[in-house]
Order: sequence, then structure tokens, then C-alpha cells
Amino acid sequence: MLSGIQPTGSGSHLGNYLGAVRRWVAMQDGFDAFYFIPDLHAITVPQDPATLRRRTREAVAELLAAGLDPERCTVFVQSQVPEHAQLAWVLGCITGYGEASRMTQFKDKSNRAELGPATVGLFTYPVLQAADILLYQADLVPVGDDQRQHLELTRDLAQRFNARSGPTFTVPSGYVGQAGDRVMDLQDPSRKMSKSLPPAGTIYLQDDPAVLAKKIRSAVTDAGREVRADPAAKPGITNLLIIHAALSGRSVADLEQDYAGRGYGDFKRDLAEVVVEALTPFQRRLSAVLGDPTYVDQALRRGREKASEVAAGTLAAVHSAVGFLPAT
Ligand code: ATP
Ligand code: LTN
Repeated sequence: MLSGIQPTGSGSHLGNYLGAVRRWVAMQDGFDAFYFIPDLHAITVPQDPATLRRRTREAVAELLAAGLDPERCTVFVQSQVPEHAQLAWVLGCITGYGEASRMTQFKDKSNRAELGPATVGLFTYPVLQAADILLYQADLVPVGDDQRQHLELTRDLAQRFNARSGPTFTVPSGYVGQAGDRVMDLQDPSRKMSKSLPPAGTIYLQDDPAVLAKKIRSAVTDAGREVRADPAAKPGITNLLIIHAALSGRSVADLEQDYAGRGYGDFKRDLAEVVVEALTPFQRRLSAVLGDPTYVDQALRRGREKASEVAAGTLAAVHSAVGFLPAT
């Protein structure tokens, strides 16, 4: 299995954790697991070089602090394995222009003024993502619900390549969802929580307790004062209930019962406590990992070696299937 998380924004947020990283930690033992930082994807929107470098290290440290163990899984940085970009070129040549134009993430990001004018890199982003997945012959790709369409494209490209050039790629199985898959922005519950939206609506894993409490206190709630899940009429409070349930392990129904007759204020105060309690141990481990640069370096060196070996094998098979003349 394989998955990735971008080194952008101010670190990972609760959506990344509940929709992706938490599952990765649980899956590192049952699978031959590859986790990587897609820095090639990150530059599809403008990045400051020094910040990107720092954030890439920090993103790796966050994964290790969240519980990934370099002895039990492969952690690496995308740009250190050049086969990703090489395979993306080949896959781009079997991707329809119309097919790529239908990707909703492109449509969304290309319309956001703060990200600058849309680039060809942003347009071909999903093709690079398909290359990431197919290089490692991944069966499973645990991602949040927002990535479902990119996974479908990956399956289509794998099938198309195999049909035209002979069996080369494993077709990854469809994405399997679960609660907590789509955490919404606290200020605008119609949008998913995202590294590229303003920080007030985003719970960062590195936020300190006072900031966390403030963000939750000022989360947009809905008309009325009943703590009840109703995605259509009460998207704000529904999102907060889902976050609570995902972190506390209680069911939404149980929480609704508990808060019956009490207002939003009580619920938000308790939720802030639940979030702080969940994040404090993570933050402690993160400072320890960041304080030990050789641990991160060693993890990345091993990860790159292991990833390169698999990637080189797949790319050689692809080049042969396409008809490229081998170097002598
Ligand atoms: P951006 O919004 O700037 O593209 P992002 O916050 O979506 O960034 P990514 O690095 O692109 O972060 O995503 C990493 C993983 O986190 C992916 O598997 C993605 O599906 C998941 N994820 C991202 N946002 C959410 C969310 N709000 N709820 C659940 N899962 C999420
Ligand atoms: N687009 C993904 C990040 C990503 C990814 C991948 C995830 C890039 N390549 C390959 C899984 C597999 C996102 O989460 N926004």
C-alpha cells in the first residue's frame, strides 16, 4: 500500500490526521507500506524554497511522531526518487485532455485567486499522482474522500496501459471510506479542512492548547442551539460532532444524548478538551523527533533506498513495454 501527504501549509491538520495518517499508522504492520512526502506535487502552487525544505523535514517528523516506524514501513521524499516524474511523462501520454479537465481539485484550485494563475503542473497533478501509486504496484491507497476521483483516474490509466502495452501495473483497489474521512473547515463547513484555507478554520496538529480552544470556540455553528447531527441543516455542529466522535471513540448518537438540553457552549468547551488531550502526546513526540535530526535522516536514507529499488524495477518494465531503446 502507498499514500502521501503534502509538505505545504503550517503542518498537518486534523483532517489529514483523521482522514489519512491515523489509518496509515494502523496499516504499517499488515502491509508492505510506503508513505511519502509529495514535494513535486507541492510546487504545483508557488512555494518559498527555504520554507519548502523546512516543511518537508517537518512533514516527515510529523509522520514519525504520529507513530510511523521506519523499521516497519518505508518513508521517503518524492523528489529523491526521480522515477515518479519519469513515469508521469509516460502516463501523461495516455491521458485524455478532457479526462484531465474533469478533475475537481484542478477546477477548485485553478479558481483560487490567492494561488496565482493556474499552471500546466496543476493540470497534470493527478497524472503524477497516478505515477506515484503505479510505480509501487500498490493494491491499496488509503486517502481521504477528496482524493477519490484521482484514484479512479489512476485505475483507468493502469487498465488502459495494461490493455495497450501488456500487463505491467497492479490496478489499485477502490478507496474504502470511514467516519472522519472528510473533516470540514471550522469557519466554512461547506469546504473540507485544508492546508490552503485561512488558519482560523483549520485545526493544526501543532497548534497550542490556547489556540485550539479559541478556534473551536469560534467555529461557525448553526441556527438553533441543539447539539444534533444534521448534515444539511446543521453542517457546522455536525462536523464538530464527527470530530469529537473520531477522537473520543464515542458514537455521535451517544454524544447527542449527552448534550440534549445543553447548548453549543458546553459542547465546544468539552470538545476543546478532547482535542487538546489527543494532540498533546503527539506534540511532545514531535519535539523529540525534531530534536534528533539523525533519526529523520536515517529514516529518509533507508526509505529512499527501498523506494528506489521498487521504482526502478517498474520504470524499466514500462520503458520496455513502451518500446524505448535500453541503454547499453
Ligand atoms: P490542500 O488542501 O492544500 O490540497 P490538504 O490539506 O488536502 O492540502 P494533502 O497533503 O493534500 O492535504 O492531503 C493528505 C491526506 O489528507 C490525503 O489523504 C487527504 O485525502 C487527507 N485529507 C486532506 N484534507 C482532509 C479533510 N479535510 N478530511 C479528511 N481527510 C483529509
Ligand atoms: N494528492 C494527494 C497527495 C498525493 C497522494 C499521492 C496520495 C500525491 N500523490 C499518491 C496518495 C497516493 C493529496 O492527498 N492531496
